[in-house]
Amino acid sequence: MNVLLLIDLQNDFLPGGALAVSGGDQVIPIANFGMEVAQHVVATQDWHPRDHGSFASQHAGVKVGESFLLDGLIQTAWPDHCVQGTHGAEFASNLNVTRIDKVVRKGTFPNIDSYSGFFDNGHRQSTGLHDYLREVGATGLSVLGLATDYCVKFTVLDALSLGYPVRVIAHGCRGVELNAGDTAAAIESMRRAGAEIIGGSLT
Ligand code: VGL
Ligand code: ZN
Repeated sequence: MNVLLLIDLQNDFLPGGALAVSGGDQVIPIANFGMEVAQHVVATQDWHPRDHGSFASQHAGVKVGESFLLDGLIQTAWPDHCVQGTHGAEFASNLNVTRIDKVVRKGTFPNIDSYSGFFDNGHRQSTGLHDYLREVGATGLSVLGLATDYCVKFTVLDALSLGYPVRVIAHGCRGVELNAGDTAAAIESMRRAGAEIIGGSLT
């Protein structure tokens, strides 16, 4: 069975949100169409405690976009975003959530970030996504969402190393683009790792 995997389609990643991804709102209709034709749908949700260690606000002298060490791992500092229970953490209001079969939350431990929907950034703990996909008999994944250069990329790379054939719906993804070219480089690294890339990449 093919599973459609929707990555972090949450208000804070849409224009006007705390960690807005340019054009992020444009992928919602593509997600909704994909869900109409998908056999099974899983959505990830970035779900941080209010004092999450990836937030620049938690570290004196660290600015958004800078790198620092968080519990031994290099971490990019982000604005406060996707705080559990807030509007920013909710799925986009025009996302057809009635078609989502399973939600997997990540980034819930304060001292480690989790870009991938499968594991935290240190591969210390799994989110349960792999177990779930095995239970439902997933044989391949189609992936879209936000952001191409972070959570989509690391989810796809983990999925490939776990052995899933992966198709990336590139026109259903947008990148943060902290540095110019990050999105294109992310698409290229997913392709090199074995993902099939379909559709055009729009930044
Ligand atoms: C994401 C940065 C921080 C993402 C989540 O969903 O790509 N990026 N948290
Ligand atoms: Zn996050």
